[in-house]
This record gives sequence, C-alpha cells and structure tokens, in this order.
Amino acid sequence: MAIVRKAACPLNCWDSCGFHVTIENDRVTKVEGDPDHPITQGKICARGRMLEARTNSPERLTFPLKKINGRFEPISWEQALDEIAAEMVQIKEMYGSTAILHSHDYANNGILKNLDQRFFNCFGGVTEIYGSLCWGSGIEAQKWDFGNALSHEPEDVLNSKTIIIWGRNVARTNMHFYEKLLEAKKHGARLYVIDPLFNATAKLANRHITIRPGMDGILAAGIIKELLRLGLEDKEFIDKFTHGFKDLVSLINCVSLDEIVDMTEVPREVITELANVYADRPVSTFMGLGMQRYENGGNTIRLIDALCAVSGNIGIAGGGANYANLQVGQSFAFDELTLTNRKQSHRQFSIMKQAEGILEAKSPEIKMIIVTCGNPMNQLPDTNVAEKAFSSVDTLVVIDQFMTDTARLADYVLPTATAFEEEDIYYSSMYHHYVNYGPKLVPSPGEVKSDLWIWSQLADRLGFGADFQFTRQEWLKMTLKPLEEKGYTLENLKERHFMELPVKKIPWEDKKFITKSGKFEFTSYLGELKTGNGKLTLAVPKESKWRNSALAKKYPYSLLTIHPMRSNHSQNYHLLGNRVKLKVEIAVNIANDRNLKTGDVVRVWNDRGEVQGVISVLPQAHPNTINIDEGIWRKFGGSVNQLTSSTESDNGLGSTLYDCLVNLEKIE
Ligand SMILES: Nc1nc2c(c(=O)[nH]1)N[C@H]1C(S)=C(S)[C@@H](COP(=O)(O)OP(=O)(O)OC[C@H]3O[C@@H](n4cnc5c(=O)[nH]c(N)nc54)[C@H](O)[C@@H]3O)O[C@H]1N2
Ligand SMILES: Nc1nc2c(c(=O)[nH]1)N[C@H]1C(S)=C(S)[C@@H](COP(=O)(O)OP(=O)(O)OC[C@H]3O[C@@H](n4cnc5c(=O)[nH]c(N)nc54)[C@H](O)[C@@H]3O)O[C@H]1N2
Ligand code: SF4
Ligand SMILES: [Mo]
Repeated sequence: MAIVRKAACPLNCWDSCGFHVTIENDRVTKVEGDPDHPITQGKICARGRMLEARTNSPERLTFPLKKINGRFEPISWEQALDEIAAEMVQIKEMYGSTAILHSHDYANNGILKNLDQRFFNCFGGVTEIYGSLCWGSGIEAQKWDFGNALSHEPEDVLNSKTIIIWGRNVARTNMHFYEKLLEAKKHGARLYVIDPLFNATAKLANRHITIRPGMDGILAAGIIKELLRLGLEDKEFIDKFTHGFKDLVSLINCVSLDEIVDMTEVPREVITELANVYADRPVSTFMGLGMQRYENGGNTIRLIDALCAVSGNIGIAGGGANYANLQVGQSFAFDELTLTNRKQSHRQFSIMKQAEGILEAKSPEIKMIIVTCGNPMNQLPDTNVAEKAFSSVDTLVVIDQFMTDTARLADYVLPTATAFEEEDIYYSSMYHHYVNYGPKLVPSPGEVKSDLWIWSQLADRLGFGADFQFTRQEWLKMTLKPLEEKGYTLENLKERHFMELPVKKIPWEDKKFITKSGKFEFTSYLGELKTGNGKLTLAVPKESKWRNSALAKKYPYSLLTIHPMRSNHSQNYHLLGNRVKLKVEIAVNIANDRNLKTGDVVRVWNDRGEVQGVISVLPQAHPNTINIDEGIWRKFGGSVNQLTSSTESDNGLGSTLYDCLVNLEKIE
C-alpha cells in the first residue's frame, strides 16, 4: 500500500524544499513538493525528484569495499572499521593527528552532518580545510562591509520597484525565487538581469545586460560614478551611516567612464540607465555566487554592496544587497555539537589549495585522507593536481553513496545512507529562513550505514565512544537549544515539518552595522586588520589581458563552468542514461571566428588541462565567453575542473573557478 509522508530536501541548494514522499513496501517511489511548505508550495525541481532514483539506483554502494591489488573487494564493517581505526591510532602516535586530512564539502544540508567535526575534534584535531569553493569571497566581503552576510526575506521582493538579478541563474538554481520574480513582475516591478549569459532568468527580464566576465565590480564603480555625477546619491545615508566614503570617491575619480565602458564592455548609456534605476528606490539587488568566483571576487561583491549603500538601498523594505543569509545557520548550537574545544592539534589548508597542501605538507606529511560529503576529484579546481595529491597518500577513505571519481581512487569506500534513510533537520543559509524536518522513511539497502553510525563506531574503537552516545532525538535537541529557549521546539518542528526561524526580515533596518565603526564600511577595518588593506579597488580577474597579456593572447576566451540543470554538481550525471555529453557552449562571435557550428566536436584547453566536447552556439552570450556545465564525471568527458585554477580569491576565502582563460579547436 502506498503512503505519503512529509520529508525534506537534503541538497546543497538555495531553496531547501519540503517534500511529499510516496512509499510503497518500504521503498520510496515518488518525490514531490509539499504543498503546505511556505516556500516550496508543492513544486520541486528535477534534482529533488531524482532523489528517488538516487535512493533506489542499482549502482548504490551497499558493502564496505577495500582495494586489494588494485581491485575493490567487499569486506565486513568490522574489518573496515577495525583497520581504519588501527591506522588512525598508528598515524597519531607516529606523526601526530594532523597527518590525517578531513576533506569535505557540503553535499548534504543536514544539521547532524556536522558531527564529522565532533569526531575529528575528539580524536585530537586533524588537518582541516577552510574557505569555500562556493561562496567564500562574497561572505567575507559582506562581513567587511556590514559585519555579516544577511538577506531580506523572499516576500520582501514584492516591495521593490526594481529587482536586479546580478549573476544569479535563478530559473535554474533557485526555482522558488523565480516564482517570486514572476509574482513581483505582475505587481509591476521591473526586472534587470546582469549576466554574461542569456539564461532562462534573462528571458523573463525587462532588460538583460551582458558583461565581460569578472568585471561586475568595475561596472558597479561606473554606476556609482554616474550616480555621483547626476547628484542622485543618498547623501543622508552616506553621511550618517557609512565610513570611508572619501576613499570611495577618490577611487571613482581615478577612472573615467570611457575606461569603464572599455573594461566592462557595457555601453555608457546602459551605465547611466542603471544609475537612474538605482536612484529610484527601493531597488533590491540579488547577487549570485558565480560572479565572485574570480580572483577579484571579494572586491566585486564589496563594490556592489557599495553601490547599494550609495544609492540608499540598505535597510529599507524592497531593498538590500542580498547575497546569503547567515543568520539562518547562526541560529543553531554548533559549538556544542562539534566540540571545538576538544581539539589539541590543529592545521588548516584552504579548500582551494588542499591538493597543494597535501603535496607540500611537512611535519607531518599527510598520511591519510578521509572524504565526506564531497567529490573532490570532480569539484575541486585543477583536478589533475588534485588527483596526484589524493593518490599520493598511504590511505584514502571515501564515505559516499556511489562509486564516484573520488571513490575510485580510494583504499576504503564506506557506503552511506541517503536522506530518506536517516532522520535529520535541513536548512540552507542561502535564501529563505525556514528549517525542515526529515524523518527516516525507509531502511537502507544491503549493509549501508549512516555517516553518524560510522563516526560512532570509529569513536568506540578510538576510545571516545561516550562522546557519541546520544540518540538522534538528543542530538537534534542539542542543536536546537538556542531556539528551544525561545520556544521553538523540536516537537513542534516534527509535527509541522517546517519552522520559520526568528530572524530579521529586513536586515540593517536600524542602520546599526556590526562593523568596528558601527557603520557600513566602504573602507573596512576588518579588511585592514586581516589583509593590510581595507580599501576598495578596481581589481580585474587574474586571467585577463590587463594582468597577463601573453596568457590572454594564447587563451582568448573566458570559461565559465556554471551549475548544471538536472544535477546538483556531480550527483546525478550517472543517473541520466547514455545521453550525457560534455557540452561546450560558445558565444556567437567564437562560432563565427572559428567557423564552428552546433554539433561540432572540439577540444578546449589551457596550461592546466584539456576536455573534449560538443559545440552548442549560445545566442546573446557575451562575446568571447564559453560555458561548460560543471559536475560531469570523468567517464562522460569531465572533469571540467581540469581547466580551472586553484588560486584563492583576493580575501583568501573563495575560489577563482570562473577566472579561467582557454582556447578551443575543432577535432575530427
Ligand atoms: N540546478 C542546480 N541548482 C543548484 C546547484 C546545482 O548544482 N544545480 N547548486 C547549488 C549551489 S551549491 C549553489 S552555490 C548555487 C549557485 O547558484 P547561482 O549563483 O545561481 O549559480 P552559479 O552556477 O554559481 O552562477 C551562475 C550564474 O553566474 C553567472 N556569471 C558567471 N560569471 C559571471 C560574472 O562575471 N558576472 C556576472 N554578472 N555573472 C556571472 C553565470 O552566467 C550564471 O548565470 O546553486 C544551487 N542550486
Ligand atoms: N568548475 C566548477 N567547480 C565547482 C563549482 C562550479 O560552479 N564550477 N561549484 C562549486 C560549488 S558552489 C560547490 S558547493 C562545490 C560542491 O562540491 P561537492 O559537494 O563535492 O559536490 P557534490 O557533487 O554535490 O557532492 C559530492 C558527493 O557527496 C556525496 N554525498 C551526498 N550526500 C552524502 C551524505 O549524506 N554523506 C556522504 N558521506 N556523502 C554524501 C554525493 O554522492 C557526491 O558524490 O563544487 C564547487 N565546484
Ligand atoms: S534541489 Fe533545491 S529546488 Fe530542488 S527540490 Fe531540492 S531544495 Fe528544492
Ligand atoms: Mo555551492
């Protein structure tokens, strides 16, 4: 008999949806949107629906595996856990616990996924990664400017006169916001999209403005320049609530509008139009994450923040410099969950440069890597170097659901549960402020165990089992403690399946910023403290003709590797059948210059690597721009990250995945 139960999407996504999951004979047979969920409203994307296929796939890993003489053999959990624990003890004794690297990303938004950190902290502290491939530069930028990265509640967009979608692929990556944009448009809001690609969101827009990749900060500077020339700035806001405006004015004065037009390839009249738009408040700006994956990414977000501030669009209904909403994640008791104070040793590599970290590590060298919730062989930049690094250690342990490109390299592969096979609470700090409850719905296949079970078993063997002797109920209560004190209980959440968190709906309404000056900082004290320079700059991408003309001659095209439609990163390609091909999307001028047409096979290369794929000509993309969707597996022609660079962004905390020049040619 079929029953329908409420659950939650675990995927790393803006939308954090509520589900209706159909179960027949202990099997998930369908995943749909929960019509009662205030954001989801009954609609979900293909990635959500495909969680059924991910759960039931015959390719699921169902036994622990050990590589013996180059081949994977099934082994018992006893053997796998005993051997891994024994090796951890030995490594700790001989080299210290930081000879182990914990490599992870955020493939699952479950709160209890953070218990991996508790495990490694209680073990004594391992080498950890810091920063983020995803949104690191922008988060840090907003901390410098505002003190925190906060967004308006989604509903508030209905108060905007104009909505600027700046480098966010809403229709593809953030579908419930797309629905809101439709609604706002019906209410009379104007919609602008600034993006090098004419994406599905651009189709909805009143105006699509293409830009040379990586030049958005320069465009924001140009708009500020025009605002000031026309006397349209919000003088009161600037005087009362900002710090460092003089520095901003000097910066703007040292570049002409003609130069800005030349650099951004955005026409002068469009820049003037945008200045008039920004002055006609309220204007809400929604920044995407693609735009800050450049070496100048932090500064780019800071200049757009500055534009929102100069035009008086901060702290007002229908306004905002919306990027992420960290107040969501900041509502939970992570310290209690992760026990940071138990760490005795400590070393960190940036997530971008973990491969270099592994290859160069001394005293101690990295002897073992444990990978959770990530597929670094696909998703890290410069994957050829990453593969060398991950292959160089004595023991690689990968915990995953499938035999990914990373798992293939492993010595031990431990099969883990999908979200429908364990209980957790899910949230995303990217967009809305609801958390969702996901119960355990079905048993796991074969000998699959949850990540949490694996940590508890290893903890037992390593002598700190007591730190893991809690029920799921107890773990969840521990995490929700700060909320429970305010009357938001786990019982309530379990009953309703979603809960609206008590966060600020219009951030900075009181104009009290949590920076050192208490003001919005055009010149940042925190930036000065951390990097020696808190001033805004007119920085451009590292791989550009201004910074490296020889490189730009050799590799004349900008490569974007944006997020795929039907997969969350690498998670679904193997489930899409034999249709999967690496598609090389090119601007019309490249097609003309190189005599290429849709269907041609090309190789795309730079000094780091090469991929081959099939051409698709993109109408209305910015000249000299190429896109290849990220996430594709090696066996289908990936990873595209063979081409990308592991350079860190200006503030050290973000990736430069889209700061990437390539060349291409037709092959037979
Ligand atoms: N379908 C799908 N949805 C997803 C994901 C997925 O893998 N698949 N992943 C989720 C995750 S983890 C994240 S981080 C979010 C990301 O969500 P988004 O920020 O929407 O997506 P990205 O693919 O990172 O960024 C892509 C957009 O930035 C534009 N862009 C690139 N460079 C520039 C630039 O220099 N200037 C401007 N103005 N625009 C630029 C691209 O053309 C594209 O439209 O999506 C989430 N949602
Ligand atoms: N070129 C390029 N590269 C990119 C990006 C880009 O735009 N362009 N985007 C970057 C961004 S924004 C992000 S967020 C990262 C994402 O990078 P990753 O998080 O590494 O990518 P995913 O493919 O989502 O997931 C990784 C693995 O986690 C596994 N997994 C899922 N759930 C669980 C679980 O509960 N437990 C365990 N142990 N494993 C689980 C999945 O099966 C999958 O193999 O990629 C980054 N890399
Ligand atoms: S992937 Fe995102 S949009 Fe799709 S169902 Fe999950 S949370 Fe919703
Ligand atoms: Mo991401």
